[in-house]
Amino acid sequence: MPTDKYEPRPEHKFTFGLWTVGNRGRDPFGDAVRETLPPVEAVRMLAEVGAWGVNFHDNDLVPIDAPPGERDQIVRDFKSACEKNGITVPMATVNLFYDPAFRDGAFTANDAEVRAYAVQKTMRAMELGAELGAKIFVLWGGREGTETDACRRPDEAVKRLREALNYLCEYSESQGYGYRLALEAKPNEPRADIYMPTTGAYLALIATLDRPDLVGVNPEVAHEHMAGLNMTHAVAQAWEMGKLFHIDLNDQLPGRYDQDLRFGSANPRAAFWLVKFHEDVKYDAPRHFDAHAYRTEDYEGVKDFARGCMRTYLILKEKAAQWNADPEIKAIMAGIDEMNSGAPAVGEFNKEQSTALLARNFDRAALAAKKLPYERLDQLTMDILLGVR
Ligand code: GLT
Ligand code: MN
Ligand code: MN
Repeated sequence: MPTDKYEPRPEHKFTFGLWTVGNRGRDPFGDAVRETLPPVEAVRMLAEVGAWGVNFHDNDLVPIDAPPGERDQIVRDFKSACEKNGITVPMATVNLFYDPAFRDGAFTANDAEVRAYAVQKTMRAMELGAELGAKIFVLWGGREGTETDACRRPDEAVKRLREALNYLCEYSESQGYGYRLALEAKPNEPRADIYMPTTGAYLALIATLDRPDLVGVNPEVAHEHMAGLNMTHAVAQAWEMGKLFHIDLNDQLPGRYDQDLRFGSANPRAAFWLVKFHEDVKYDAPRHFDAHAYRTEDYEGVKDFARGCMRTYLILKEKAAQWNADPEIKAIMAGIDEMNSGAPAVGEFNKEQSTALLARNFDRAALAAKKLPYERLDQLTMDILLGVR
């Protein structure tokens, strides 16, 4: 039994990408500050800090120009490192943003040959992920956007994206991979504008696909916050639609470039509601940290970063349980429930019922006078979060 109650356990399904712990601290103004972390070393490190799983892009593991023999050797070594260290591979993804071939987009590029290459690269990445046991395939279209809308009609981009997704769903099924595709939105960066800017945009696109059952979303805290949105609301809508296939946990200050900060480190209050939602609904998919350590850190600091992501999640999970059990909070929530406990607001529509609703008299003054003690409720939340309750 772990002695530390905030120690990560396999049932928490905490995962990191090779690109997260392997991030070398490069930014647009400065070069790498950490040596390359070989994938096998990353797996060892993740086991050491107590993570459950590792995810990767095709080229995080296999260099884009590796000949087939080298690829197979890399896969064998990685697989045995995962087995030896008890690390799972629940998710794989494809890099459709780094190579200059994708400078005008991948699935949405104007060049049909680029679009075909993007689909081929994804098919190969699917195979790679399947070999290592992945059942979730994330697609982040970082280059699917524009600096100038002169380059193509945006509705054409939507059509191209749909065509690629339909193709890939069929391919995945025909290969028996059993993948669930998780689409990840971001409003901008690296493009000035990305076509699918929010999780809500992807949820709308999914409904228009040939196999909507196979496709869901991978919301990321930083990406929703960059758009000034409420991450928990995006996640809740996806959850309610049965589309929350995966999650990218990190943090982000408003009005900044995509920071990918340690989970909960910028806005612990927003992180609290997000964790509480996951725990309340009993979310059971991987909890992936798509973040990286500060540029100041060496690899010991990267371990501190990774441990910190998981620890903050577990602290907030405990706070969520405390919130749910708090007698004063429960009493306020019971009062709120009370307002909702009588007859349904409108019920099923029928002619008779709608006539009755039209004729009903509402006491607006009485409605406006009902108590909604949200200030007190929020301060109780703050007291819990700040550790004085
Ligand atoms: C990249 C991006 C992330 C995506 C990764 C998956 S790659 O690091 O910033 O948000 O989840 O492609
Ligand atoms: Mn990000
Ligand atoms: Mn992400």
